[in-house]
Amino acid sequence: MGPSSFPVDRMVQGCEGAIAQTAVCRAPRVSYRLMEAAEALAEPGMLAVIGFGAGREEVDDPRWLRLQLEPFDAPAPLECWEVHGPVSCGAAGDIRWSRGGGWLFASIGLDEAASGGIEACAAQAYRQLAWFLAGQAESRVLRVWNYLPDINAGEADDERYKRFCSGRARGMGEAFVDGFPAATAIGSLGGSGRLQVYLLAGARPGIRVENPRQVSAWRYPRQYGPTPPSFARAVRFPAGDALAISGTAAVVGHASAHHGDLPAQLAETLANLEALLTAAGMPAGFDTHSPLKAYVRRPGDARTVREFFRQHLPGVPALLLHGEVCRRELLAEIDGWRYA
Ligand code: 3EB
Repeated sequence: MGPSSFPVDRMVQGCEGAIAQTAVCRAPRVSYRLMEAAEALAEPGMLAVIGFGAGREEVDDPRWLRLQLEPFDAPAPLECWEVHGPVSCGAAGDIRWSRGGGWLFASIGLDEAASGGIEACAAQAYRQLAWFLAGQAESRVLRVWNYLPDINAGEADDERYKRFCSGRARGMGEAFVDGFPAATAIGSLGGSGRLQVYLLAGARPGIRVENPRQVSAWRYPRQYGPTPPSFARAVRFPAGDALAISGTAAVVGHASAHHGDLPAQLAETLANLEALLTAAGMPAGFDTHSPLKAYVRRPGDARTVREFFRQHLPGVPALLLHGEVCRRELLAEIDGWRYA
């Protein structure tokens, strides 16, 4: 069943029916909440519910996504995306989707071996997503997350992250001509052999934000791989009410800073996050409504990362996950949301 099973004119719902095409929809509200998946999914306006780790329940709902990343907290919260208005959902090929409030959530999980390796798998995932989005009113991708096993395995240009970047760029095709979305690409542990990609799209493009402290990722020099990564550092939402922040690490210029020094990497990462807020024209600082995720390479570092949040980002909802950053020397990465 393809997206064509939905008549396009009926899908132009935007925020409030007929005004959809001109209205600017309020950004989904992302929060971390300690509850059961079924309970969260029963709440009105719930566009997506994301759970973390192998211990999380399995739920048969396209809005539910269980990520292959282990949380450092037990019990771990769910990530909830709430929108204004009714939510519908379905499946199309390998894609599971939901829509509401002018927004579209879509996820895909592909078995890498069946796809012929990580590069082909990434191309296939992005090709399917691009095909699906092309038939939707909400076809502008603002934010995308990618999780793949063994991200640092393989040497030089054969490193799996670099192969992933090549496949992703190939699969994106012309679907991202507006510019790249904000993104995260992180290595998952546990060896399930699956690539997981999910995204948030709307009817209008966001405003891309780059970090003046960093070379834009798509301009990285050749040493980082044959295909530079396809992402913007952040995307401001059309109504100006939210900033989606890409995976941010201790990269200055194009180089990794502070090899092997976690506290220095975290401080550099925070400087990058603050620079993004400034570049986006948003007030400085993160608050109790700015959910952030920290991906931590070595489990033994989780306490240090937690303490860093307590000291430098007090009150900020932080979800710590065991994940590998795409450059081996980087020990942690932070992504998340800042609401206006
Ligand atoms: C960096 O700054 C760190 O390939 O989608 C961060 C966010 C990183 C997204 C991606 C990679 C990606 O280059 C790595």
